[in-house]
Amino acid sequence: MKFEQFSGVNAGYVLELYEKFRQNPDSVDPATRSAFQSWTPPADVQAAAPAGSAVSGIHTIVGAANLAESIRRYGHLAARIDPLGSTPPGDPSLSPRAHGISDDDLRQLPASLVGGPVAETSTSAYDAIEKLRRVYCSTTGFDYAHVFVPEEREWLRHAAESGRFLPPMDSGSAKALLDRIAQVETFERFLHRAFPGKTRFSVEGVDMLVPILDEIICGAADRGVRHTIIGMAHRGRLNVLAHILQKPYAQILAEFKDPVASASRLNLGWMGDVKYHSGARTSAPRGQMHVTMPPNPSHLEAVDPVVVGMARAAGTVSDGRGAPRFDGARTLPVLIHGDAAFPGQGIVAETLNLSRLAGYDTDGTLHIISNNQVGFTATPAESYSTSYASGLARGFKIPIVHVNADDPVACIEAARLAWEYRSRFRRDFLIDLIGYRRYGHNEGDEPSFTQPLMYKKVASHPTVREQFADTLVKQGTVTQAESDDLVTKYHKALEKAFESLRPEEDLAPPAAEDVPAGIAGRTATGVAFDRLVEINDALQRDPQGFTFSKKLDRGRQRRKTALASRDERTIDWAVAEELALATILADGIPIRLTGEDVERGTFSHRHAVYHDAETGEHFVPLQDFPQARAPFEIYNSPLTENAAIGFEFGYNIQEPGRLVVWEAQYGDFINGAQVMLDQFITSGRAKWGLRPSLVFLLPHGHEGQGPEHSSARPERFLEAAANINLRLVNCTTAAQYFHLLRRQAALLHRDPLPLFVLTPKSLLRHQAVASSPRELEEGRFQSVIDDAEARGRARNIKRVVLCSGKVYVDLVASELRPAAANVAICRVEQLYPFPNVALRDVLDGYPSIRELVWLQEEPENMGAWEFVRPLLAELLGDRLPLRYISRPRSASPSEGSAAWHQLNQKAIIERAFDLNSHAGAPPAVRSLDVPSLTGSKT
Ligand SMILES: Cc1ncc(C[n+]2csc(CCOP(=O)(O)OP(=O)(O)O)c2C)c(N)n1
Repeated sequence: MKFEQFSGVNAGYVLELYEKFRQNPDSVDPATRSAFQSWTPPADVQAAAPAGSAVSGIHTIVGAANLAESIRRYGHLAARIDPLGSTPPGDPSLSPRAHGISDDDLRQLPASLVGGPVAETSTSAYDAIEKLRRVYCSTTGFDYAHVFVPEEREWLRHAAESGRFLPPMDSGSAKALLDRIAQVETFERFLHRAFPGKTRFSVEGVDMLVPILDEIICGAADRGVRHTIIGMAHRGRLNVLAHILQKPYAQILAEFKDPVASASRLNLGWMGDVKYHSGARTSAPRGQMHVTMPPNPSHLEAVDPVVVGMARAAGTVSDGRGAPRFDGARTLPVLIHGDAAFPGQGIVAETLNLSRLAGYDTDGTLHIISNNQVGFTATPAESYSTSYASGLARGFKIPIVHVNADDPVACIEAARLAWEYRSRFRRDFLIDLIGYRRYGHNEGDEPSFTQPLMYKKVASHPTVREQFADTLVKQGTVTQAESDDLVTKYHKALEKAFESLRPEEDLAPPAAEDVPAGIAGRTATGVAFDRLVEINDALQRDPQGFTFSKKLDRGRQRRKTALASRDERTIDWAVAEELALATILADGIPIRLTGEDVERGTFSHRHAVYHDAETGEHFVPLQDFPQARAPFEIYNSPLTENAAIGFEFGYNIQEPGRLVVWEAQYGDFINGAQVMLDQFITSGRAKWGLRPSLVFLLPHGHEGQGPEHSSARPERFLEAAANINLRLVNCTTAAQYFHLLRRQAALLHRDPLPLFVLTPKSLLRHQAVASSPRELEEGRFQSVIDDAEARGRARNIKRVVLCSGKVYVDLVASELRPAAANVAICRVEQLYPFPNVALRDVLDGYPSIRELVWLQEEPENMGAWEFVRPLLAELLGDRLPLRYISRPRSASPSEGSAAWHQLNQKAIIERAFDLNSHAGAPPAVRSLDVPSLTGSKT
């Protein structure tokens, strides 16, 4: 046993135990006894314990060791991390008295009791403790005691105490740092004067953010990282864009001038966004390194999972078949948080929770809290229940360094430590950069209304540049004139850009690409029958030595024989999906499929991952068939919608050539990600020129399961639909689903759009939605499906009922249908883009039609009705009345009881076939309300 192995509390504990053993060997357990029988404490420790008074000697030794440990654990509480000079809270355990010892006792004790690098250069425990205080209670607060992995904790301790990440402050490095700080500050001051009162969310007060990013990016570039992806909100964004992303000053200044966008930029629904939300990518690499910052909505922290997803995609090597490899050494995600937003926004916790999960981890994300000690007007006491803004990170065992933003050297040390830790342990790290906010929340805001005392201090507080320049001048590293010249240099550069500004030309919105019309409709998606058979055989083979669950026998047998005949309707939803995915992989397009429980499928229909009944081992047929030319990844996601969808969105925009599919457990749960939908997915193209193509599978349909499992709320997607920004489909056959997925994959490069699919639940195995192999071979996706049965008697048809999705099956399965010879039932399979041409063609085929009815099972104020109503009215003109059938208006999507559901569903179906129910109705939109049990019609 080596005493040197122990430090702090551990050392104290060993000595205490040893003393116990010395007094009575039987008082310790046998293993300890035998260890102590062949051990004597080190000579310096023995010497420290006064002879004959072992108990009090040990007491002093234990006290010293415990004091050292307390400083390591709680020293950050006494650190001077606030540039505005507030008194740190401190902790009683940081004083020798709390451990029953005095400074004099410490002077008598050897430095080895304190342990670590400080002991090596100290003459006594007192000396070592003082050094320890300088490490832990200075302008940096090392906060890592919550890290559970001993090796990591030990590394962090050594890193902090050895000071090996302190930057060399030779004259060259010090001048370079001052130069950079001058550049950061001058940029803000210039904007302040050139555009007084204009919002820019100045970085001033946490200026060191930029040199910290420099240090991290350089460290990463040296270690071969190829891509840094930065996510951040408004504060300091312009500065980071200018100095880290190298966005030209001219472009930034042009945005301040805000010229009206020219007509050429207005296609594709281009609307643009405010300057402090836009993103950028370095046009040329810094060395081998590219830096990207995705655009960001105002919604704080919403970009976090997006950045992490982008990094995951960038690091995922997608060649060959099987499962793709992830190589985190290529990419580095950096998230810059606000001190109010980090603890307040739940998406942060959701994102941190992804950090160690298979399929989601990035080999470490670096976090920086840009902590200006105020959130708009809110104080820390109003913003978080934790001791620090960073408290949440502790639960995820993320090491934290709180650092005073007025100490450039400490800030650079924190950055170097963060990068090294991430690189070595491939885990997240957090820098809590504590500064202040020079102005109000924005530059037109008056901060002293709410923070009068703080802003009195800020008004007379010298900037970090002024302080650092002062230090260097005093040291003789630079002269005052040299320091002033730096400011002049950068001011001139900005002035030059400003004077030669041509705002119209300098503004650079993303180039809008025109998509030739009709590409989607022309995309061929059929697959030859023989090819399907060959692929299905490969997928359904029984791998050697793998034991399938007996309960899967029937289902697997069905899949094996699904292509036995070309014309039998043997393809159910799951088979159609598997064949679609397999043929997409065979076409060389990688696929990522995630969502809660997707591997098996919520409704136990997918079984994309089999578990060996004997060994629990996994078998993924889509990763293991010879025709595949691209990898397939599938992960059960953690129980989140918001971060999960943000992540997939990021993955998708980073690697647009891969098919990314996310499935909701039930469609309605997607509303937990409303911010992602509204802020990124449906508006991302209009605001930022992004082209997402993510697929959402949303189980939808009224089946009597209650209000929460019935509706994916299609009305919300339709409300957001404009300028061809998405596709919304509610298809009714397995073949349609097959073609839809294949079409989406084929359009990834040519016409990418997010695709929302309302998918079935009980119908997954229903014969009514099954298709024949011939339909996979010969068909293609149809946005409208005519009533094949009614076609033969088209002249008799008086009413055409239009519907979408599962209610179609209820209609055609109704016993009333055979008698209703003058009713045709047509399906609108794609709700957006609205297929008005296809629909007109269908309606033209019914020459005797008297009325068009839109039928939906959703309440009148939900579903597609409000969206299709003007479109159908326009289609019909004055020719025909337009009517609708639905559940009555309701605040809740559906009934809470299965019996009640059936009653209402039945009434809807009856109305569809009852031509007399509204005889004499005026030729206008008219409500055909289904009677409700509440009796209310409004
Ligand atoms: C989700 C969300 N809620 C509210 C706001 C409005 N808002 C904008 S900035 C801000 C304060 C943010 O404080 P902090 O996170 O400390 O960042 P700082 O602005 O101080 O850098 C608030 C509440 C927002 N942008 N996003």
